[in-house]
Amino acid sequence: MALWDIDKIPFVGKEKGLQQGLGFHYYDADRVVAGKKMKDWLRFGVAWWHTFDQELVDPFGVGTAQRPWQGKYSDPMDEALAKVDYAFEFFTKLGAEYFCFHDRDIAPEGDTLRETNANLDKVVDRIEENMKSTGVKLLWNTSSLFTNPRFVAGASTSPYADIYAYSAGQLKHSLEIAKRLGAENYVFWGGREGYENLWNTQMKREQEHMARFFHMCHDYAKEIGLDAQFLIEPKAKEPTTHQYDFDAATAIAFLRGYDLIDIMKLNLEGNHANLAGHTYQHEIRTARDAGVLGSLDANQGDKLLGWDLDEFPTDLMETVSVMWEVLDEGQIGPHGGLNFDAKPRRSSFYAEDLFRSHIAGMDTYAAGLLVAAKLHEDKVIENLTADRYSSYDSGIGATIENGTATLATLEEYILDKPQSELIAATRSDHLECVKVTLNNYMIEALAEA
Ligand code: XLS
Ligand code: NI
Ligand code: NI
Repeated sequence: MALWDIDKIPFVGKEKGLQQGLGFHYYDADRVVAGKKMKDWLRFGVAWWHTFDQELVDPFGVGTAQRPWQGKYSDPMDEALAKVDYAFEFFTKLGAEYFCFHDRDIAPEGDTLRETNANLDKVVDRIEENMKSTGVKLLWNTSSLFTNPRFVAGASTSPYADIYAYSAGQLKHSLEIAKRLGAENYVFWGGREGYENLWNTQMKREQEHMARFFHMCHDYAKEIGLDAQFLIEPKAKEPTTHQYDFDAATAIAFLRGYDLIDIMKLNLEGNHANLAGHTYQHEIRTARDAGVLGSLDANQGDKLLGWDLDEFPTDLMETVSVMWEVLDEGQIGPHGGLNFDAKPRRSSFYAEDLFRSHIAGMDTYAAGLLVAAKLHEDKVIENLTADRYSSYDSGIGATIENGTATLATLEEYILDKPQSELIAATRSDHLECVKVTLNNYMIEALAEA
């Protein structure tokens, strides 16, 4: 018997008009775009915490979410186990091939870590069975080292050694689960790894503890033969005032500084990019340039509200920019995917809205892929930037790039050039035309799709 009162989501293309509903207009899983199937470019994942745990609360109101399992189970373990079946039917009906979870999303805590692990293992058994029968895979799992009050002052950066030890024990079991379920990646989001106030914080000491923690995790992964790619997920603030993994550049500096750059890559999130004062594209480019693009948390923020709202991605320009970077890279990351770290708005409270919101996000990314592929095919951005930097391809520019130039050779070259020649060496970017070209490609690529 079906658990969700909904049919498998079909691809309807344009047959049913343009009104978005319970069908895909652009996401056609097996359609080949730029040499790969759409589903292989996008590798969509569903986030357990938002989709199956989130009750759509906000600071002023209780949850509005209506979910099919509500009120059916008095024992939280029974509910946790039942939710596994709901989850896998959801993935299958939606056509998402991956999922992601925190340890604490899937099972209730006991009093000791041992009891908590026992609860967890029972639910993991059920997940394992469902993975086998459906073929749905684990994009990544992670550990919630931020929800329980024990983590009030952080986990691996907690000033309290017992909490550090607890975090290590918790992580150990989480890595064992990753191994068991064949996780492609393992994510570390430093939920409370940062500070609320610098006056009571030994920042360097905390960061050394955090680095030590990552090394211990890596050592243990090696010991148990876990080959999931380790990923750090940067976020500027929230819940702490300052998070140590502020943005991609800060995380990269940390990884380099503590000899972690060869063992960890980045999981980047759209809304987190905005919290750091960046675009999503900026964060992705920064990671690409450093060779550490790992995976993506697909969501978006709101220009008018400055917090981590985790909206489903519906901004086409943004998904075009993300997919352009991905096409240029050739993949999201060695094992990366697009995990919907997103929740429907509090006013989208029906169970069905979980499907609708994922479909919206998947279609916006599929459309973004189509537009980016057309931009790539016509080499729009490649030609524009090749031309802009062409003065480095030969002459004085080439001597700068090949390392033969010195301050003296450059001085000699430039010393007597008049201002008029210097101004003539620069060109207008006519950026307005560039932006409208992107608009035109969106309109055209989607008209043809
Ligand atoms: C919170 C983070 C979190 C991570 C996983 O802002 O995005 O959901 O993705 O811990
Ligand atoms: Ni995230
Ligand atoms: Ni987030």
